[in-house]
Amino acid sequence: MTQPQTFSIASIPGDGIGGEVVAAGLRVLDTIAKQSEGTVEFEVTEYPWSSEYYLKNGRYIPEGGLEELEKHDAIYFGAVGSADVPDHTSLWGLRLAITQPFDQWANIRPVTFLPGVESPLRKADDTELDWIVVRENSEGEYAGMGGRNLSGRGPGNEVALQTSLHTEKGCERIIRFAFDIARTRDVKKVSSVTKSNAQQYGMVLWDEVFVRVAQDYPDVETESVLVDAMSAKFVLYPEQLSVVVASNLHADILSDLGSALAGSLGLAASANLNPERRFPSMFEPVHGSAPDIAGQGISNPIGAISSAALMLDQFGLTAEADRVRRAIENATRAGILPRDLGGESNTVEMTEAIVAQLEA
Ligand code: GGG
Repeated sequence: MTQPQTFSIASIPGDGIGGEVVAAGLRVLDTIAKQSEGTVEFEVTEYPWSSEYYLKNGRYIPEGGLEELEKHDAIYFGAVGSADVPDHTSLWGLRLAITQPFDQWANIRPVTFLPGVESPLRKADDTELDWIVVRENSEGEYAGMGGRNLSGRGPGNEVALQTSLHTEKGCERIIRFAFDIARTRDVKKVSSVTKSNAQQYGMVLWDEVFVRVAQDYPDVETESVLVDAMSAKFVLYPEQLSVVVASNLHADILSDLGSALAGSLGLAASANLNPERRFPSMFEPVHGSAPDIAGQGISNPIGAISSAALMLDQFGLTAEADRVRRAIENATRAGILPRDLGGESNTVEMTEAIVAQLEA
């Protein structure tokens, strides 16, 4: 008998609704493994790192935690954020404490319009729209450089500095990555986003690198758009978009806008990739911990399940990834929708509807 292909996954449910959406994605992976008739296996190890863990232990990731994660083929992450911990402490303590040392410099965030889902941009049966936001995920506004109380002049006079770091190599690798994705798409176009009229150093460097890299891709159409104009374009001319590449902060904001335009933040998937594969990549829904609905079992699992499909892509299981995407589409087309999309299905019911489509 041939040996199964075994993939080792570190799961980090994290905070709030992270646990229920990660469980949904793992249920779908389990179905894929069962249907493979012994050819594919997923070994899942759960790490209980969360804000609750931080409040007990004083840190999100224990000593040796990153070395532990490094043993896995991929990381499946839920969400981070809690009312009991300042947001910058939780983000830097868990999510960025993984993406940065593992050099997961490419964050892809597809904006997917599903059948049966009405959105501010279109009716449920309108023609398809889809584009991908490519987020620079290692530097830019998230370089963590700066300081506080720099005036040294006491209360009421505090000065804080937050520096954006844009390296030529960092710009080049993410822009090339975006062009390479564009080449695989029907519409071969890359839109580069900056605010280089106001930010005259780093973002001008980005624009210059974009023009230089574009010369290596004469088959790909290009445009450079300021982030404010791009926000308007997302709403007014979404059919003009294919691949949108932007800095860490701009792409984070634009991808939230994109998923809201597609119907809900709960739909959005993401992959934090280390394309060189020196470190494991991390897959997570774009949404956060949603403390307002945590514990009620009503969160939308589609973003997390679509993120699991991106993980399957990275494992080379592209047919299985496509099957998961089709199962999601078939479920929403049949009118089975979670609460945030106006439906009545809770997290488990939505997940089981997707599993039923996989099994159909
Ligand atoms: N699943 C993604 C997540 O938990 N995100 C929390 C967050 O606040 N992210 C902000 C960011 O990554 O810039």
